[in-house]
Amino acid sequence: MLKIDVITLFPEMIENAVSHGVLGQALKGDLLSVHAHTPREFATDKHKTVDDRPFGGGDGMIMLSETLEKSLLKVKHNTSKVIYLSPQGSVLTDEKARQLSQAEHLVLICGRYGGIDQRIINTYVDEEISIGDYVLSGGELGALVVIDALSRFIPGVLGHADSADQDSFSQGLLEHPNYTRPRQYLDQEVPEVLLSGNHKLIVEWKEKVSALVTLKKRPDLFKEYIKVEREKYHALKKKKTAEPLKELLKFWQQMSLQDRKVLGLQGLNEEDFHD
Ligand code: 4GM
Repeated sequence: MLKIDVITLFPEMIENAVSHGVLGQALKGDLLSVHAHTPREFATDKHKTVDDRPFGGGDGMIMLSETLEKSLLKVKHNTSKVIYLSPQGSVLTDEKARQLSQAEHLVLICGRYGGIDQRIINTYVDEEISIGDYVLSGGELGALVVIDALSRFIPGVLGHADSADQDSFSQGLLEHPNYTRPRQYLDQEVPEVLLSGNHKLIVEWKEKVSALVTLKKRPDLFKEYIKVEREKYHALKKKKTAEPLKELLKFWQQMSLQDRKVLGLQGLNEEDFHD
């Protein structure tokens, strides 16, 4: 079972957030564990000081090394992977989250705005991770994002075993739009195929729609996807379909204006299919 210890000045922020929804169920079911620890328990002065102003001046407060190190040594062992959430880290991806879900023990360090002493990073941190190019008032929301994203790759956390494989990014594509009852709503009708009961047809349709959504919203991801599909296609001996990009263009051309609208694909043009 993956064990996660979070070092933070705001342990309630972590404990509260992980107690809800899918993550809360996963903790109850012992599929993973999350515990928060505060360096404040090691503060010895009467004000329980845990941070201080940076040498040389500057914005924000820096967590004091001694109390932080004591917290770290309380939870860390030989095989622990120590991660520091910071805007300087490599940006979290679904693939990174999947890798982290394979670890045995993670220690997540949350700094305050201003961060932690560089010497703690030098000595203890194995990996610096950022959740995106923006600054937060502390690393806690980053740690929670990491925990949430990786938990989806732990078997049993999602409904069926393979849910995470079907999600956005797993094939390099965004998800197709989804609909539930009623069939007719706000003058828009659920695409016919989804009601057909033809499973094979639905799977193929969903992948094509996913590709179109990705082409429209994330042309950078689409480029990668179509490159991979082309390589697969050219490796085939008997070719039953047209070249992937041509096949997708054909699919889009045959789609009714009504379906384009209900799928949110208006604004896609024939030119978008050329590279
Ligand atoms: C500055 C330096 C992580 C601020 C170090 C933490 C954003 C992220 C902090 C720090 C953070 C991020 C704390 N803000 N983009 N704030 O993942 O730890």
